[in-house]
Amino acid sequence: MILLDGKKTSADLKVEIAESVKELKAKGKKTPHLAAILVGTDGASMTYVNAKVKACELVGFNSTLIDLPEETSEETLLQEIEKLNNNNDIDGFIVQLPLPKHIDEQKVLMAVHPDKDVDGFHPTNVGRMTLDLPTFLPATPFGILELLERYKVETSGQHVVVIGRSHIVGRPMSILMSQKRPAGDATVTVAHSRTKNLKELTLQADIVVAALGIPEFLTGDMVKDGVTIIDVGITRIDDSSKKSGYRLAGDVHFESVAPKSSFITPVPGGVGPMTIAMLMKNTLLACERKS
Ligand code: L34
Repeated sequence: MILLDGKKTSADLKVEIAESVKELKAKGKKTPHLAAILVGTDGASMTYVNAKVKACELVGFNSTLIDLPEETSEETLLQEIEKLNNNNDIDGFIVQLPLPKHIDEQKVLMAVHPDKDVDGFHPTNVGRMTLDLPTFLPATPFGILELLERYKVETSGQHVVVIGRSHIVGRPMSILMSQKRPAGDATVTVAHSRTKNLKELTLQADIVVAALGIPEFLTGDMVKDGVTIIDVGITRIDDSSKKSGYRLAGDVHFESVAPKSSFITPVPGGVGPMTIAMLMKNTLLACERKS
């Protein structure tokens, strides 16, 4: 069993990105600048956005955090987005999800200019991804591809079962891994809450991507020996024995699945840190594209 170490790999990536930033600066080019909009005070979202700002500092980017109250109107949020679209110093920006219920997420994502959409969520960029055209790949799937590639996990011709069909992970992951590309060329099955006989499918999988958001859902009896496991889930579970008051659980029951795996991502320290590193990568790309 080999751990796919997202913490270490993301640290390596950030060193590489910092090198590129130094080169840009030495050539007198612009410093990459990422902005993030956070609406409300959801604990997990605050943690993730703060980690993104910290990563910017580490790689030498400028960053701007726009912190808006929970009760912000959709109109105000759209105005903030328009300001960022028109601000030449901002190379890319994200609107952290989930948004409060009174705001139409689709409308918001469509307001982000595709050239600054470093999350890759705009329909134009989703379309470009689907058609194998150059674009910003959504950070979590992009991070998983990078992890599989760096650890030389064979994907060509392999059967991948993706559990979950969300717009940010399951759906793009299934498209990307079926494409002709590094960490691609796989045969992909997309499973979800209405799938019948899920266990029959996962037992056939060479690679399982668990992205359904149910803690410890995938258990050892559901996978074959030698499987590769990508655990995208990250749920906070109350735990009074912890200083924070919670522990983090993935969608995979690590204890029973790990002994059967050839490769497996831990939670924390797997897919999460990779998401942040790939957002940095996309921001660098956005900045380089402009010049
Ligand atoms: N717009 N919204 C937008 N873009 C994204 O790419 C995200 N995502 C997801 C939620 N909403 C988003 C993230 O940033 C999930 N996500 C994310 C980012 C980082 C981490 C987890 C999820 C992460 O760093 N996880 C750490 C543990 C952090 C903790 O202590 O809670 C890990 O080791 O897994």
